[in-house]
Amino acid sequence: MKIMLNAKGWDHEVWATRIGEELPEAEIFSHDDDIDPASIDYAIVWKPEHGFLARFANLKLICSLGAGVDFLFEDPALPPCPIVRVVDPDLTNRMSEYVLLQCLLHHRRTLSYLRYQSAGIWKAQEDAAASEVRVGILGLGVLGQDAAKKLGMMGYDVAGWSRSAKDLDGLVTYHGEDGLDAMLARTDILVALLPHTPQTEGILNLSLFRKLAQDGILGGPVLINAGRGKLQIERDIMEALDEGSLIGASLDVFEEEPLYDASPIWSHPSIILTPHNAATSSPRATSAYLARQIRQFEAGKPVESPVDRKVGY
Ligand code: NDP
Ligand code: OXD
Repeated sequence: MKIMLNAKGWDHEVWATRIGEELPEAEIFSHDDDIDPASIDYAIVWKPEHGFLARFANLKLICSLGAGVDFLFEDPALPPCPIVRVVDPDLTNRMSEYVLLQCLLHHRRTLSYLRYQSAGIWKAQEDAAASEVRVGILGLGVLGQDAAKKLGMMGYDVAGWSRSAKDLDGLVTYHGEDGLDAMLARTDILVALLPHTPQTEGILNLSLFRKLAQDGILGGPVLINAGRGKLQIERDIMEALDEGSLIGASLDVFEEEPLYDASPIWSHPSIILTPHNAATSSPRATSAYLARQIRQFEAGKPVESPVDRKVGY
């Protein structure tokens, strides 16, 4: 079995070693190896250049090294073979840690307390109970559902929105275009865990922010985006913060990554910025997961997390 591993910007040796440990029968190549492209069976990739995958005429399966696959659909020459993405407890737990952390930071006004601390001010503000804070999650897939469950365990009043209708224990759910405004109207902290598709591009815009609950216990709504940068219009986030239709934001993903030097996001006092690391793919867990998918595929069994080309995620 021949595998092409292309995760530029990541440590090839680390990943090749881990995948090799999981699939000792495999030969693993890198994008600059001199190899007959027709001999490659599997591609394990993260953001390869457009046209790269089309070189491998006999590709059986494309494995994304992350949960998102938008980078694949942006390639006009994407081969027609099946695609599998990462759905693994290690990655899911990391994302829920990020979501919980950011909700708590805003709910408990941590940015204010850090400012007080640096000014030597001893001042307590009135804190809301978690049950008084309404969290709305855009995207109730693997990550959205886990975050919803854990936020619920912390006592938050959680609702979620998805494309198709869902009936989930203990969770208020909304779906489709009609359901979105209803959820926004009861949301103090909006968490975006959507994939980037033509339908979700730019969804986090000024008109949406103005539909969030403006009378909530936090004094205004907060945005947390760990889905994709292309979901958000950054100049609208700045305008919403200026006019008060948002009072804070946590952004892990950006329209352009890395975020450009001159972006006002870097220094905004109400934004918590992280460098697209809300949930990183661990070499150990991800290699084990993808090796299992390849084994199942080789055995003619279905993979655990196939990507639906029709919907693009
Ligand atoms: P899933 O495919 O499991 O879930 C996606 C969810 O989004 C589903 O509930 C889906 O609805 C919903 N959705 C998609 N399109 C629409 C739409 N047009 N309207 C309403 N709802 C929609 O994905 P995951 O939960 O595994 O991951 C979500 C995203 O998180 C990834 O695509 C990736 O972009 C991002 N991510 C970011 C990371 C980071 O470090 N920042 C790390 C990992 C992932 P339905 O259930 O009806 O299909
Ligand atoms: C992912 C990511 O999609 O890390 O897994 O962004």
